[in-house]
Parts: sequence; structure tokens; C-alpha cells
Amino acid sequence: MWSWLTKVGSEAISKLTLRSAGMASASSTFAEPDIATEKATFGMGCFWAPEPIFGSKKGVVRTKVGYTGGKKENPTYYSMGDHTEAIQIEYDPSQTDYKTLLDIFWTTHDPTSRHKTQYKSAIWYHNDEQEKLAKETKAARQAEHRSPIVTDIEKFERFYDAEDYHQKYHLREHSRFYDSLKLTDPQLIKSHLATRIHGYMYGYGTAQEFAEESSKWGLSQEQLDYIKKNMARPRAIHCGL
Ligand code: MHO
Repeated sequence: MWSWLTKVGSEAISKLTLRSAGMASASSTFAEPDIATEKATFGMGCFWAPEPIFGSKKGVVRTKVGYTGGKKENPTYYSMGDHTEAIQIEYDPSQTDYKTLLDIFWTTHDPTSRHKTQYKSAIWYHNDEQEKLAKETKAARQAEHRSPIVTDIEKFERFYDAEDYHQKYHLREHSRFYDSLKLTDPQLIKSHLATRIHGYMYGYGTAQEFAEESSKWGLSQEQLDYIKKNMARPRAIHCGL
């Protein structure tokens, strides 16, 4: 009896060890792109959800989350003061444009819901052109809603990065896969690779785009299969506001 249990137990353990060793041994050889980017900063509720929403969109180079819009110095999650949870997107203007990102912004959260400052709907523009497009699209989108759009449009001042555990929050939840990427926290916040994977993993991308792009990443077959398995069953992301 005991020997049977031990045998089953040890087989299960060794399989698990082998599998995680296999996944962990193939860390990526992918070189992070060094290209000129522009920034877009949005508030659309809890900041965990927008990173995957934008992550795998064409031309999105990297995303990170943090606090902006307020005056309090050095805000933290538990002491945010008058700041709002925000996503900052760096994009390649030769591959996408601000108008395209605004279209995603307007259609992936409810801009008519009024929340407390922490979760308010907001656009922080980085230049005059962004301000103009933000205002124009806000006016145009109103026709799609019965209630008034409450989105604030403000000048971007300063972004405070959120704590490491909020960065790529839903990617970190896949802990064994995430560990296999071998990214340190300072790497993760700037990682193009993690940004893109995070988006695909939650179903925001097509199989064809994934096949073309992922062939450059240098991941193992097991890592790619893991992402594909998750792409096949997209899940809604809840923050429980
Ligand atoms: N109700 C969620 C919100 C998280 S969010 C990053 C929680 O505290 O788990 O504001």
C-alpha cells in the first residue's frame, strides 16, 4: 500500500519537475526592440485589465501601469491620494496611431460610468494633437450612449509606476509559465515580449498574427503551446470594482 502510494507520488513529482525544468530551461533569446515610440495614457477603471487589452494590438511596443492625474507625491496603491489607476502605452507611430488607440479606449470600458477618482475614465494627453483627437472622439462617441460620457481629458503631467506586483498582473497569475520567461521585475515593466504575450494569452489577437510574431521570440515549443492553449479560451478579466 505504502509503496504504491510512494510510487505514484514520486512519479507525479518527477513528471512535474521535468515539465517545469523543460519550460524553465528555454528562456527567450529575443532582443527587446530599440525604436522611437510615442506615449498614450488612459484611465479606464482598475488598471489590471487594460494591459492585456492593448498588449497584443498592432504597433503596441510596451505597456505599464501606474498612478497619474493627481498632486500627491509618490503615491502607492494603498496611499494613492488624488491619483487615478492608469495604463501607459508606448507605441510605434509607424505601425499604429493615437486615433486607433482611442478607438480601443472608447470601446473597452464604459465611459458613462462615474467612479471614484481611483477608477475614473480619463485621457491624459501628451501633446496638442492628442488633445484634439481626444476631444473630437469624445464628442463623436457620445452618439453611441444614452448617458453622458464622463471621461476627463487632462494634460499629462507625471506618471508614477505602480508596484511590481501590479505590472502584467494577469500574466503573473500563470506563475509557472511566467517564471519560465525568467524576467526580473525591472525587466518586466519594460518588456515588449511580456506585453505582447500578456495580450495574446487573454485572447486579444489572432492565431495568424501570433504565428508570425511569436516565431521571432525564441521561446520553446512548450511555452508557445501554453500561450496557444490560453488563446483558445479567452477569459473575461474582472477587477471587481
Ligand atoms: N477589487 C480589486 C481591485 C484591484 S485594482 C488594481 C482588488 O482589490 O482586488 O484596483
